[in-house]
Amino acid sequence: MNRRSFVRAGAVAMAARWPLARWPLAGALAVTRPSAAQLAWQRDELAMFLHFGVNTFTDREWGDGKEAPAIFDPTRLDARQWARTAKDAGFRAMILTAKHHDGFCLWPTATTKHSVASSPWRGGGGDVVREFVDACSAEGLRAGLYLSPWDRNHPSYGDSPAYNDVYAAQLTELLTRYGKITEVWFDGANGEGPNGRRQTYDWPRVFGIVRRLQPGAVIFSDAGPDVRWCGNERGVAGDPNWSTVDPKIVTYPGQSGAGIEAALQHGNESGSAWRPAEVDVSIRPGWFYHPAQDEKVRTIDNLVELYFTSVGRNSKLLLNVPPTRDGLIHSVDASRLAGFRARRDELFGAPIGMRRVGPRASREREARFEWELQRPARPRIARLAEDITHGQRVASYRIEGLRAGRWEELAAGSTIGYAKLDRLPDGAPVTRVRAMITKWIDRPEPVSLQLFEAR
Ligand code: FUL
Repeated sequence: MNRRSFVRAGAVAMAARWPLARWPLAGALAVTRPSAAQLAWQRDELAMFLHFGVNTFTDREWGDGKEAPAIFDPTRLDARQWARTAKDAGFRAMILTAKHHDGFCLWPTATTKHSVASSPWRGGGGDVVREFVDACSAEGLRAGLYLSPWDRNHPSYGDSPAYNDVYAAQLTELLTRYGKITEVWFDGANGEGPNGRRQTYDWPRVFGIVRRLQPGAVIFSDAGPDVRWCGNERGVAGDPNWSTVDPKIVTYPGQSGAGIEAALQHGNESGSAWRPAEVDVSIRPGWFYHPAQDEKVRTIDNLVELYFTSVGRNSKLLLNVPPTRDGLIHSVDASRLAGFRARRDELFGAPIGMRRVGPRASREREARFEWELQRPARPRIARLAEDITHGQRVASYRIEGLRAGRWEELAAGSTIGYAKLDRLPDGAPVTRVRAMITKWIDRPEPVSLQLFEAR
């Protein structure tokens, strides 16, 4: 790993000195690349987050752990409705809060009585995690779980070794009872427990459990190791957004301090670890369902905007859609999601036909890829992509269009990665288009470009 950063630093220096065509080690340099699990995670593009638990019934965002399990009674709970809503909207994965900070477990755990087993729901015989995972597999979605380390109910919380055993046991139950889990989500929040003490988490042990029990899963946290938080809950990935990070900067979940937010937002172009950013944001003001927020569900335009600032910035959108007290996704949320899907189909359903001419390298320190449009068109959105199986290399680019015989700049930006979306200005019809890569950290592989007309 250390060797890699050395090689990459060397590559940057060489890029300045060597014209592309004369690059001596082209293709032979070590570049940080994603694992198969990270690739699959990114290709989902859209995942649905489900915050559900005792807070749903108390109308709170953070429960204090004193809630009576008797309040949990989602009489019409239908996880298939969640999964169908997600699937119909083009989402490919779902993540459920198996336990939030209040400590109430949505599955019958042996580690505490504070769970669905003590609730009236399904006569105390229910298991939300089971129904969730089964619904995901029935609809072909990938299933992920959130397990809050902060636990405001468990008596051992704050008594570090004892609670770490409890947490390890909970994680083990979740990762051994329900089949394949594709993402495990670790929140950085760490407050006081019922005895007024804070807990020292044992992250290496926690991550080790996931690796051992679900080797195909990605681990999400501020500090990865596989997927990092994007640094805010506003739905906006950084620009630039590198999928690589320097793992020495953010070393544990919940870390704060100078430079942390920027490191989460932007990653690091010479980072030795592949750790792409996930954008988690809610469709409502809160993470949990509150009836008073039925009027405040994000609009279709707003959801499209989120798509541009997450998927369109080399990230993945984890959109929270919280089930109601009935245990269903609310009809307002469901119709916004359907509208979001319809709008994306309209915008991206019919790329303009183009034929690549090239690729070819031109002047020193600039790579150029060019396409001819099948017919003159007025593109309004561009989707650029690098083949990230080769890592992420582009640091600066420009898109130009040939309009009435003159090349005009249509868009310019920094990183591309898995996908970069740009809105293009209106104007005369374009007959040819080219992407100029003006800065890279390693020899750029051919980028791909799709153009879309406004509808
Ligand atoms: C935060 C939590 O404190 C919120 O309640 C929510 O779960 C969000 C996704 O992460 O850290």
